[in-house]
Amino acid sequence: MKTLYRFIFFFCLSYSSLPGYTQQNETYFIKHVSFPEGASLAQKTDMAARLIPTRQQLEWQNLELTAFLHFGINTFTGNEWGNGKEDPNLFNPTELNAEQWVKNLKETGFKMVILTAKHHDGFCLWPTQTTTHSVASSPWKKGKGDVVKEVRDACAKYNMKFGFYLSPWDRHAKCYGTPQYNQYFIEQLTELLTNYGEIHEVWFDGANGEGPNGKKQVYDWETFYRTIHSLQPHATTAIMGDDVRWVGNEKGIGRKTEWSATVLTPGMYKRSETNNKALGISNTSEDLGSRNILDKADELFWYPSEVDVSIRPGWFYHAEEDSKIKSLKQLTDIYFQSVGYNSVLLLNIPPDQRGLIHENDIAQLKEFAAYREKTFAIDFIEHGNASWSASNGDNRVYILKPNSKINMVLLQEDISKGQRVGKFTVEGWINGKWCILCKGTTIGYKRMLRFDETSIDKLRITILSSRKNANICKVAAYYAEPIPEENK
Ligand code: FUL
Repeated sequence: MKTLYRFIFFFCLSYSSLPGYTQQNETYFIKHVSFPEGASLAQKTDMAARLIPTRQQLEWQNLELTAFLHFGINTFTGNEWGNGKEDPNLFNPTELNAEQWVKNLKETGFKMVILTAKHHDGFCLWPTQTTTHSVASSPWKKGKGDVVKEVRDACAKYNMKFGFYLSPWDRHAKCYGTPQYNQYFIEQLTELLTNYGEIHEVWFDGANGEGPNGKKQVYDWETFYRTIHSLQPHATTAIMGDDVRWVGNEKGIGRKTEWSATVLTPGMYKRSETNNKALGISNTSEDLGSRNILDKADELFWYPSEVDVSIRPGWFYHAEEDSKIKSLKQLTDIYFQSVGYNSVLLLNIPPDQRGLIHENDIAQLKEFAAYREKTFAIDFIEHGNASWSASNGDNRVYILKPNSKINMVLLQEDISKGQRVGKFTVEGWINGKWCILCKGTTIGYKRMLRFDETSIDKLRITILSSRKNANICKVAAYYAEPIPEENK
């Protein structure tokens, strides 16, 4: 049965021109849907409610916490962006230990690491055949080292997913700005996708500056993505790719209203500029999925958001930032405004010049993990995991355990059946009547809401607006210890 389902799933996936597939009398569209010409808003909303993620996107969303590792020549120069003229001799970590990175990240709740295999400076962390501007020309391990391999092996050991960031913008490559650069980039990509086992995510950022010859590169995205899909068909493709969307800022703040079914056309498609311009939107727009914007759109993507932010002010390690690591309060707020806002958090923890994650970052990660563990240890709702198919206006009462004191609720939709809820309320039974504790718009994969603490014995959730019936799969209530402003 499972095999049959998989077959149907991938059949529909590879033939996206098909209308979708039917399950329990409902036809779903996987990852993308084009609206028929002249479709009414009601038709569009109905189709939007039946747009669902691919299996990879679903697995990715479940990760919730992922880690970025910015490490490279900048770690040794103090820069955030290198100019491509750096001497590889500068790259010389004295105690590089990728297991220390991955073990600490694993122990503090991260499910995947994404390493900067090449940043804008063009310096490669693996001994590539494409250029001498790499670890092979450095004194580290007498030029015999391979950071990508060490991180990949550590991930295998600690059962952590692994992805890489490969900057399309390359300030070192002489051929940048010419068609040859596309070939150069594909060769780098091919090496990374063939020599390191399974790759779970490929992250291409959108920064695109001038090359050494002063020219701008016209990227061959189509071939880049064809290469990824043929060599690592299960890898998710982020930012310029069409599986994972950049949330639009690097501050760690998601949207309170976050639709994973969005009208934003991913950057890898030739039509993205025209489409997005016609709708007047970009990654930073506030509204990427409301009925208002659906009304103007011709197509829709399942393109969920990722919140990327660094634990320090910079993306790369700088000793002078050892005392500027984000506090528990900041990290917790980021968590509630990313994972709690229907996004995945990609938190950057940059290894230092020794090639280790600094003690201060580790201490902070541990504090952050302990806080989450304590918060989520007790779910005060008795039967919050029972699935609930709610129509507009439906409500459900949840009984809390005796003597419950709560200040946070967590709601989840079963997004394998689409994202549907657009408005809801959470009420508590206080002094013989229902009182609003908080209100929200979208739920999606996960929505967490904090409010003033209250001691109650029942909660009522009302779905005020939903695109078709809502598939609520979890309602939970917790107590998240308030953190004083000045924690550190
Ligand atoms: C940006 C880059 O320019 C930054 O250096 C960093 O890598 C960030 C994650 O993406 O586009």
